[in-house]
Order: sequence, then structure tokens, then C-alpha cells
Amino acid sequence: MGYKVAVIGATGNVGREMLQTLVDRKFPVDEVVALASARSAGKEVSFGDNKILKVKDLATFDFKGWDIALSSPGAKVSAEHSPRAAAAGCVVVDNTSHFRMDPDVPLVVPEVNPEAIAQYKKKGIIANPNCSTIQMVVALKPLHTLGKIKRVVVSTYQSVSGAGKEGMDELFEQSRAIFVNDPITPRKFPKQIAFNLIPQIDVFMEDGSTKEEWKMVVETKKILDAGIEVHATCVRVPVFVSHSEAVNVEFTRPVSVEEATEALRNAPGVVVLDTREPGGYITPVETTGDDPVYVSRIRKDPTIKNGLSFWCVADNLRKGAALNAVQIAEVLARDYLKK
Ligand code: 11C
Repeated sequence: MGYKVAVIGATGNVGREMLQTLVDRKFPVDEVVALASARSAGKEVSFGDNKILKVKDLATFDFKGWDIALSSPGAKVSAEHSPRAAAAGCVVVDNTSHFRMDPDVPLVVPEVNPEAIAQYKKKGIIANPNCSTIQMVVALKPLHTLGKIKRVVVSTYQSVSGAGKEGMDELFEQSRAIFVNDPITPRKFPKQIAFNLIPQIDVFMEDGSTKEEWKMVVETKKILDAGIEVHATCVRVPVFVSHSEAVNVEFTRPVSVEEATEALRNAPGVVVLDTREPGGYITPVETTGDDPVYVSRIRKDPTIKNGLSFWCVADNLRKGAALNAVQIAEVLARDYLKK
């Protein structure tokens, strides 16, 4: 017997990927419903190769009798509808930023803190972290076990798909416009993104950091260890899918490159590709559509006492969003909602 699963925000980049990931991972689904705003109701989305789902209106959908909702609409929509679904007995895995820092909502990356899922009983909601945080903590976890991390300095190179389909359309349209000499009018992004990069993701905070940078700090503390200091610079780059990160780690004790590489090689969800020769590292186009968090360029940082740097790339729509949500649903199904 399987589960009745609702996918909220089913017409978006992440919603579509959630439907595909449920199929790819053979999640035991008895029935699936695709939900979105009234504007998208009636549209069609694929569920695997042979099934088409007609999108239903989220606002009028009754969640009674549904087991799990994978939710990725805007944060405001989630604020209203995730608690409504949870109140009807449907456990929500919420991919928006709205509930992540709520102390009664677990923020989960299954390779890092699966035990936190048990706290879903408080509100019936589990939060899926921000994509840039997810891939970083998957790589940091085995290193933290090895040498207790004190501080992380990270620079991100984030693809336009993090800003949704509109972000992808804007990169495509601006790239085309440049070749045919058309004028460029930024809409989704604050400046030209084609053949450029933008050191701003999300809104500015009072201290001069951006909200994306703030998320990496507070989410890492909540998921991995409140004692780890994080300093982030988040940059949008003209790449369609997959986020990359240059990560610098300061440990409490010495950790050799060999030890770190071995720990990363044995870590769940991580693939090390690091041959120290031209092309012996991962790039974003190579990870797109793939599940693992890839790690390359592992090397010592001789400028601090116990320092190590690495390069990390993952598909932001899969491990950074849909896959992580489905993995949470798998733990829920296996350990808490047995059928
Ligand atoms: C981006 N990381 O690349 C963002 C997208 O808090 O879930 C995901 C925003 C979030 O723009």
C-alpha cells in the first residue's frame, strides 16, 4: 500500500522536479495530485513518462485523507496553506523560507540531521532548507565529524534556476538579445545577467548582507551546529542549473587533505572528483539532473591554523530542493507514517 501525495506549486521549476523525483525514486505513491494557484488550475504537468496530471486549485483543495504534501509555492502561499494541510492531517515538507527558523519546525537534510524529523509532530510541518545551504552542509557534515569546524567562509556561484522559470527565461532572452544586438532590460534580476554576474541574491539586510547570505548562516547553525560561524557571499552567475560554492573551513584541530578526502568519499550523498589535473574537477553543467553533491579541489589553506578549502557543486533543483524533500518524505514513510 502506498501514500496519497500532494505536490503544491506543481507548475514551478521545483514542483515539476518533485513530481519527477517521486517517479525516479519509486516513492510508493497510491495517488498524486498537482496543486497550484487558481491561475494555473487546469494546466497539465507530467508525472513520469505516461501520466499527465491536471493541476487543481490549491485554495479550494481539501487535504483530508492525504498523507504527505511536498510544497514549493511562494513563502506567502505556504504561510497560509501548509498549516491548513497540516491541520487536516497531511504532513507537509515545505520548501519555502517561511517556516525554516520556526523553533517548532525541524529543518532537515537527511544526510545530516535525519533525527530532527521526529519533531514534525509539533506542527505537522518539516522545512526543506535553502538550496545553497543544503549542498554545503552535506559536504561539511563528515568534515565536522572529523575535526570540529569553527568557522566557514563561503562564496557561491548560483544558477538562474534558483530564481524560478522567470530567471531561466531572462538569461535565455538576454543571451539571445546580445547576439542580435537588441536592448537588454533586466526584469527578474537587478542587473544584466547574461555574460555577467550579480553579487546580490534576495533582498538586503540591515547589516549589508543579503537574505540569501543570512540564510546560509542561520540554516547551517540550525541543521549542523549552532557553534559554527559562517560568512557567506552569494553571487548569481549566468548558469541555467546547479549551484557552485568555494568553501573555506577552519577546524578546531589539524585535518589533513587525505583525511578530509577519505571522509568525504565515504560520506552519504557526496561524490569526490579531484584529480588535480586540467578538468579533474566538477562543473555545474556536469551535475545537472544528478543527485549527489560533488566535491573537488580539496586543498590546505596555509594562511590559517587548521584550514582547508574545497569546491562543491550540486543540482539546486534536485538535491537543493526536490530530492531533499523526497528524501525527507522517504524517512517519514519508513519511520513515522508506516502503511
Ligand atoms: C536562489 N537559493 O538561488 C535561492 C532559491 O529560500 O528557498 C531558493 C530560495 C529559498 O535564488
